[in-house]
Amino acid sequence: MLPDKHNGRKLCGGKVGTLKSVSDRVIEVVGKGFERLQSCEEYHAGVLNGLREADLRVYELLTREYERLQSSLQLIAAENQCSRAVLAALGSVIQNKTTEGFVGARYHGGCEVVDDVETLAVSRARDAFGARYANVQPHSGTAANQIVLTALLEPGEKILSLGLDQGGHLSHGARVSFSGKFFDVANYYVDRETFLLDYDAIRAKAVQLRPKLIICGTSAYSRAIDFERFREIADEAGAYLMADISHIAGLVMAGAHQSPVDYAHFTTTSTYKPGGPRGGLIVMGKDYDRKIKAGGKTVALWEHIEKTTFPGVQGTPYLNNVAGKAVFFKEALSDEYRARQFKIIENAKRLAEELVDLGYDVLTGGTDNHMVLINVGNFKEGLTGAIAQRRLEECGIVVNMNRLPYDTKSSAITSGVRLGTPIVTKNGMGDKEMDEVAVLVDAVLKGVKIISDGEYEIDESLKNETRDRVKELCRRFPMR
Ligand code: DSN
Repeated sequence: MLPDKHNGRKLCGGKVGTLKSVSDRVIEVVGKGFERLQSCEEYHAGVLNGLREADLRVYELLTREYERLQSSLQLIAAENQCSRAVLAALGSVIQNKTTEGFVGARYHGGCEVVDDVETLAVSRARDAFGARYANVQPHSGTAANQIVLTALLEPGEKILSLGLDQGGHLSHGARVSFSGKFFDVANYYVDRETFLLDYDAIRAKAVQLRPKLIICGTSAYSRAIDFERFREIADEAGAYLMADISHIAGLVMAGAHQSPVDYAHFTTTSTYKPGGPRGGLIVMGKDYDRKIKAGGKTVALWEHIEKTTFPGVQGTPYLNNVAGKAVFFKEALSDEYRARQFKIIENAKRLAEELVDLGYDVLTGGTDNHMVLINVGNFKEGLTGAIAQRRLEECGIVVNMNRLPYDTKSSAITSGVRLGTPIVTKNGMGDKEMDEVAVLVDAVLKGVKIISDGEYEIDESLKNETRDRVKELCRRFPMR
């Protein structure tokens, strides 16, 4: 059943939706008004044909992207592949609806359907994360972070976070981002020898600096994060805790990684990284109705987050993405999705092991999540992340260069490469294929002739041979 409250707010006007009433309405449409449903299906079925007729250039680009995805190995750790059901929701007429505010407090008419859509998305997000509150309106993970930061901090107040160059994220206080521009940011670091988070050092810094907000969560860290320990540190320092779990949100939903939801005051994520539509999410656990003083009033944290979402940071929500999120969170509650998250980790571990066996310097010696970080500079004299990325891409293997902690190379060159297993796992690859991927990566990187930090020579026959092998692998595991 859908709740009679949308998060904390009671739905107004007696518009209390239940899951039964939503499906009843669908049955009603199928039963009594089949033509209406049929025409809705037909309307959307023609979407791609309509694009071809209206704009052949964009249609061709879309086709090229589809072919690129089908013929190359997608190993970018931040990427995933949403279902066709999610794509359908994204490309639906719901995209046309404009509103502002939240369910029960809208500023436009005609919201009866999108209110049900948003309520469903919220309800499923709460179930998927075991959360007390969910906000499905953030346009992205960065927007979710911006909302939390804007809600909690006055300009110039202090944040303590992991630096971008250590595996953090731009929106956690990087100087080039709004988060570093408007707030006073101090960083904690990973250990110089082990590359692991050093909780004692983080605690010491937090207690000394007493930031208003501690941010945990990473974009390039392959080991488990102890969110419980982070909360202890935040409590001792008198700080709020925000966990940005964008990279591991799928693992968290599946129980394959400790959940921060009841430890952090705010948990944020992008929704495409765990395999949903583009967009962001804020969930809250036991602290969701803790009180905060804002604008001269005492309000619950969740209410303050909503006021900061709209009108504070965003305008109208992308309701087609909200519909896509509803579809995705249903998928995330399935046994198939949960099992896949464990397989993603198993595949990443296997890939890391193979690469170690082939002589690569895998950071921390392996992985606990979906990600493998390698120091390519330590594999071959002169090899950089930039060269590795470009060389691999020419051979059909798509990865991204990544600065490593204490990297001596710039972010445009880097010593590291980051690999991820969500997409190859979704398409059905397993142990055997991870071994094959490691061998392919190795052949390419061994074969590259370095000229400078950004230049190299290509061996055409190796390139063509690898591309053929990659295509054959992709042919056996097409996009699902
Ligand atoms: N956060 C960036 C990354 O991890 O690559 C983009 O998603």
